[in-house]
Amino acid sequence: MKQIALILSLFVSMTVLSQDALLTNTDGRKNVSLNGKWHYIIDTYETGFYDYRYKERKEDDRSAYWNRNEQKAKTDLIEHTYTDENSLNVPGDWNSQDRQFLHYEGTVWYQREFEKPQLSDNEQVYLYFAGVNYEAHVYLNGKKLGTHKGGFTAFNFKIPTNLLQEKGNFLVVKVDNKRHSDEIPTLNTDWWNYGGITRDVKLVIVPKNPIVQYDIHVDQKQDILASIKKKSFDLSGFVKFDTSADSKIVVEIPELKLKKEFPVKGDSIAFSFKTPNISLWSPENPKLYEVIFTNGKQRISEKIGFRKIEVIGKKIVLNGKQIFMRGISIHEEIAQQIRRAHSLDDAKQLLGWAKDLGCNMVRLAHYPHNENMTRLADEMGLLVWSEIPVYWTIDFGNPEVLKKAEKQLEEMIDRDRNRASIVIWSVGNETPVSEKRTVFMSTLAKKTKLLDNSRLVSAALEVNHKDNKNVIDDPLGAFTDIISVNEYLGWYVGLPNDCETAVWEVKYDKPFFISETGADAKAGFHADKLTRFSEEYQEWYYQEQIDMFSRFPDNFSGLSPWILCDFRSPKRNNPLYQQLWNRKGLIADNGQKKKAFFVLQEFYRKLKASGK
Ligand code: GCB
Repeated sequence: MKQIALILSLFVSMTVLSQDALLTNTDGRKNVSLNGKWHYIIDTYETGFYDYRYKERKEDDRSAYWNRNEQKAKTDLIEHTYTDENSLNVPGDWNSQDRQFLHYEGTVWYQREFEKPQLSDNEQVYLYFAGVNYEAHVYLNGKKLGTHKGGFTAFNFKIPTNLLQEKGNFLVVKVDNKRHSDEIPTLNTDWWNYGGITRDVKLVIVPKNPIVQYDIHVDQKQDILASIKKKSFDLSGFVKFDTSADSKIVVEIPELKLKKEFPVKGDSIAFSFKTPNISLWSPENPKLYEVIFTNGKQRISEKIGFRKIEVIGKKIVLNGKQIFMRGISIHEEIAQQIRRAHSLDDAKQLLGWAKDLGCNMVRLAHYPHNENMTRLADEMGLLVWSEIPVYWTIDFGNPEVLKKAEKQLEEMIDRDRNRASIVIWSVGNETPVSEKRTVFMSTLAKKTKLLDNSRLVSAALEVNHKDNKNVIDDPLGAFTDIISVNEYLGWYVGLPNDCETAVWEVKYDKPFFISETGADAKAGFHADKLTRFSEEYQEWYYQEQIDMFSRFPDNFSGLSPWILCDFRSPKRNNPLYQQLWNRKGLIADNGQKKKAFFVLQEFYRKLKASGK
């Protein structure tokens, strides 16, 4: 009995501490931004968390950094407090905000106050974080709301209403971006480990039993060409409530004069219905419809596009037509300011450059990007590859690590499942072939399909090079819809003109996609084409690669070269050309386009003109 009680209380404390089901479309709900200046304390030794015996501090310990600690009398001993002098902007990485943070990896405490928002009797408040890198512990008025791990996915906590004060709510977040071998990503990445509350924070005001998530999409089972012909489409989806309800849900698409009602019993319902003519979403026609979900007084709406993506034989087919993906890979970074990208303006800059290059697709590497990116991609008509940071050599044999990867996968899909632009979920990048790894990665691929069968699943694989023969036989290819590979023929292997004689062997009869290819060039460094790091070398590399692609068989379905912009990486230490930058950008750290940009732009212009 005692044991059961113990297990029960453990379970309760675990559930209290992990986050609540993610509210999606938070901008489509009543919300109050908590962006702005937050106080901070750098805590390398985690003194605010552990006492001098290195035990986690008790909740009411005044020295815990989640507690208010002001000197009232001159005899009071105070060893920490938050002050205006030490403030950081939220959203934003800490590295770019003050020189002392440039290489910092560790704990920083963030603190701010807020007023209780106006609430009616039937309303409650969630505290929503769009992204904190990597581990967050969240406290309000001295009580722990919960924790979250994963630097690129959103999470939220329900705030118990009795915890909210009218004024001066004391909110503290312990943020820790230390890398660990059993986390995702792991110790080793070729990108900067920007720390902090890197994305928006807000209070979201919702009814007592909110619709937490919903989904509406073109049903995958229908023959889309027949639907186009008949002018009749099957839509399906679901609505999830926080807890059970006995009511009804109304789904409306005003532009289509469509209004459907479904009874709700339990905490979720699946629905499907027919609708007359829809203008399907595509890069050429990024049509979005306002969709409204109503449950009693609760009403939530957003703009959603409808399309069908599938693989037929060796082709990628969008709305019944074969497509070729003219892509580019992008990191979530604004190079000119050496910082993480987070805002709509940042998204406009990055996706605007991709459009300028002639792209109809972007690979958002190597982790889920902020929501501005995927929403803007919907509006601009850019197909999206979205990925979880299962990168290089993860601890594949560890079941706990698999759980962490699965959680990030779920969080990525939960947030963005209504984005028509996203056509590929990627479960990882360049993971080294082994039995354990293939079990791990194929589990993720299968889980992706279970979570969402309306998109393709992929992973960026590696190539086996031998004597200019390039073989793709990774067993993970059996579990993905398309075969995507990263290849650097002419940079890490041989010279660019090796492309002329390269032989390619792909073991799978599936669409073939080049998810990366690229070479470093320092903008403004000019030399003959054989000189590494010159713009001429990079230009030559792209020319040779493009010639090679024209000899690829017809399952070649697109490419997303590496990469749109130069980006920061602690691994790049050539003192003349790199200086902690990966220089494979087609655009330099000052925004200047390199020669290779125009080579790829011309290739994409010709492809487009030829109908691809
Ligand atoms: C890769 C990785 C990417 C690196 C790139 C490079 O294959 O997927 O993250 O940045 O190569 O520049 O080496």
